[in-house]
This record gives sequence, structure tokens and C-alpha cells, in this order.
Amino acid sequence: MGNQTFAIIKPDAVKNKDTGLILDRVLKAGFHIVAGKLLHMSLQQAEGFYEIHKGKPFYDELITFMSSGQCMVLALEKENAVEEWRNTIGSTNPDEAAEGTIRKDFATNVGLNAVHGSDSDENAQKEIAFFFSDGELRVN
Ligand code: 3AN
Repeated sequence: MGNQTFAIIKPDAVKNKDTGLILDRVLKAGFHIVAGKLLHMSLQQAEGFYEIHKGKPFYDELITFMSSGQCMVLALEKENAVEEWRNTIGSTNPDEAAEGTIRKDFATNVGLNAVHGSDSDENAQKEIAFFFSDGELRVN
């Protein structure tokens, strides 16, 4: 059980000016923000990040959306971080997300779903390394 996960506040949430409210949820849920930055992904970066979904029916829509505007990428720390963050954000489809979860409160639909969360410790480390250099991850 790892203590780090990777999160994105996606372009829909940034455009809707929900970045501050979502960061508040992150902190109130007990996560330490190890590193974070606002960026605008290129189409190539979005393709690289979501390579695992290549070939799925929603892939083109996904990479177009993720490169459509600014997002905030975050490396988060908490005990059992991957599972804890996925519980905090709720189901992929906001219609199925539990009350009080970030997707329930901020997502538009299954594609424009406000936030990302890693699905395993292995992917969390890969995703953190995709966006952050070692220097950016030094805690002290
Ligand atoms: P999660 O982000 O909950 O781990 P994944 O990994 O299955 O969900 O999907 C990655 C992203 O692809 C989702 N966050 C969502 O933006 C998009 N996505 C997933 N399923 C669909 C779908 N059926 N239609 C449109 N977009 C989807």
C-alpha cells in the first residue's frame, strides 16, 4: 500500500473556476500536496498520458478535452493514497458518484468529469514522473 497518488483538476473544472474549491477538498480530506502546477497540455502530452486508453471509443474525445485548456496536476500524499483519493473523487460517471464526492459536486458528465485519480500505486508513480521532475518532488 503506497502513500502517493497523482491527481488532475481537469480543464472543465478549471474553466468553471472550481480549482480553489477542489483544492480545499484535497486538503480537508487530509492529503498533503507534495507538488502541483497549472499547465496547458499539448495534444501530444495528452496522447502520452492516456496511451493506455488508445483505441477506446472515447479516446479522441478524451485527449481533445484534456488539451483544450489549463489543468492543475498534483502529486498527493496520504496513507493508502490511491484508494483514499478515488473514494474522495467518486465514480467515473458523476451520475453514479456518491453524495459528497468531488465528481458528484463538480463533474459535468462521464467525459468532462472534473478530476483524475490514479488507479494503482504503479500507475501513480508513472503518472507523477510523467509531469514532475525529481527536483519538483523534493519535500524539504
Ligand atoms: P477514471 O478516471 O475514473 O479512472 P478511466 O480510467 O476509466 O476512469 O477513464 C479515464 C478518463 O476517460 C475518465 N476520467 C473520463 O474522462 C474518460 N472516460 C472514461 N469512460 C468514458 C466514457 N464512457 N465516455 C467518455 N469519456 C470517458
